[in-house]
Amino acid sequence: QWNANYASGRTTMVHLFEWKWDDIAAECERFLGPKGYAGVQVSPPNEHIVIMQSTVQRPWWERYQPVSYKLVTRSGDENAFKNMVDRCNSVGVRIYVDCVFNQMTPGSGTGIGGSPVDGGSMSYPGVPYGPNDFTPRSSCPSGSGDIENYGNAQQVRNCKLSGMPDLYQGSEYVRGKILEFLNRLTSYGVAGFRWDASKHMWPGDLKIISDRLSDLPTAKGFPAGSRPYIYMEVIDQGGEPITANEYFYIGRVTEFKYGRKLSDAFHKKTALKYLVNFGVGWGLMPDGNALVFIDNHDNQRGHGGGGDLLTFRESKLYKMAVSYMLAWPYGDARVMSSYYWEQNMVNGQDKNDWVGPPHDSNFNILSPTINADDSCGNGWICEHRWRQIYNMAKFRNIVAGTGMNDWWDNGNNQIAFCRGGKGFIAINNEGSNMSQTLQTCLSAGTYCDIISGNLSNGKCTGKSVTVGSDGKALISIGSAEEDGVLAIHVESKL
Ligand code: ARE
Ligand code: CA
Repeated sequence: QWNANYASGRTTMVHLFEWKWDDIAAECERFLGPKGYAGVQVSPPNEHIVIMQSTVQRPWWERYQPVSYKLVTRSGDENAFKNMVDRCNSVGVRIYVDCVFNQMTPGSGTGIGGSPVDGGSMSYPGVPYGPNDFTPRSSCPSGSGDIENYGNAQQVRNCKLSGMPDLYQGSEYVRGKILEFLNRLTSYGVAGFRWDASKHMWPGDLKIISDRLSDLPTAKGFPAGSRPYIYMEVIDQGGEPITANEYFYIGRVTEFKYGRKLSDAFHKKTALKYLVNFGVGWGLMPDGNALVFIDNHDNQRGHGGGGDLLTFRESKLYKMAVSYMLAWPYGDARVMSSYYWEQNMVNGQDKNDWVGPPHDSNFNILSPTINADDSCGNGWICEHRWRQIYNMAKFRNIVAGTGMNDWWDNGNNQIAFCRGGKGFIAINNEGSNMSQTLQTCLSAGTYCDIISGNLSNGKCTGKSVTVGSDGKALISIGSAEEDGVLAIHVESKL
């Protein structure tokens, strides 16, 4: 199902990677709701293995190794989860769950919720799953039983992803257990799902599961007949037999080419002027199928097709790319919200790619602290709280439903365009200043640039733009300015 079930007037979700449920609830109330964000993608909420080795201690990726579908994780327990969903829903912010059901953990011992587990014998009494619930070895055409070759679709779907026992979604029993889990989440008010590792599952099996999902509960405020939103993680950057379009009939699909191509463009590998037809014209999937983002929790640290992508570490270019994404009418947009970790690059690879979220000496996740300027402390980056980003999320709400018009470029890396008569954005990625009189498509008056400042109490704390009766204005973006973007809209009029 392709519609996110957002509250009206909202358009953009944030991935609060590794946040605790209580912190997300508070964030919905104090920030996401008021700023106009539409939803939160949360880290996997079900019981996972606890990884504590000498070199790798409580990595973020332990949560992609399920032990059971009990709602106990590093982020909190079932009550905290339910409470978060209710509190976010009541301020108009929907919750989307990252669901891991291609595989189970290869580890053994006890899960974080106390369930015993023995991955070696494929025994997961907390579900329960046993050896018969996993893809038969004879269906996996690789020597090791692991996925060895992404050029072979049978391997990709029937063999083990990184050595993890591969759940058999062809089984009615397994589908039933997955559905119990998913339907429990929506009964609590969850509005949809990210389906992890969907490339590794057969579209036909996923379709059966999606068809059997319950409607979203009217008791949680959803209109009768609302279907859970589904976006599937399928990394399709070309060159493999499995393609994103095999999944279009089930729901949306993560469009990995989007962040890759925009990162390349802002890194000046292609001039910004070519973004005039960014989307299908660039070989991306149809608009209505795409879930788009600049970076995600994998590729910002070199996992899952990463490398050379823009992230918070190149903050000026990153804000430019995110601003373009939020201004551009294509796909459902997701903003990444990260925590900081110290990289340790050895031969182009980050040896610290496993490092988990900020924590105390007992590995309890720390809550973000909130600074006077809205930014976060305690090791949390909180890109979603950067003024340039939250103001562009609001811009996307305001211009929703309009097309792109009045494109302008300087033949190279300065661009500008309007969204109907509702908003205007300009971007300067040249090494020189930009100063141009451009059509803004807005009515005459003075507007506050929402990138360099805020409009608060009738005063603009950033740059002002004067639009004449012909809709034109002098647009200036110096190359040495903190930001390479200028944006104004109907609600930023002074
Ligand atoms: C960890 C260890 C492994 C170990 C395994 C089992 O790192 O060494 O063998 O545990 O003990 C995440 C981490 C993994 C981690 C895993 C489980 O990234 O490192 O393994 O959790 O803890 C492919 C998949 C894609 C997947 C990416 C990462 O197609 O679905 O790899 N992304 C999702 C999540 C990840 C998560 C998983 C799936 C697993 O977003 O966070 O893994 O649930 C080409 C292909 C891509 C392929 C990519 C691999 O680009 O086109 O399809 O992505 O190569 O780099
Ligand atoms: Ca599989």
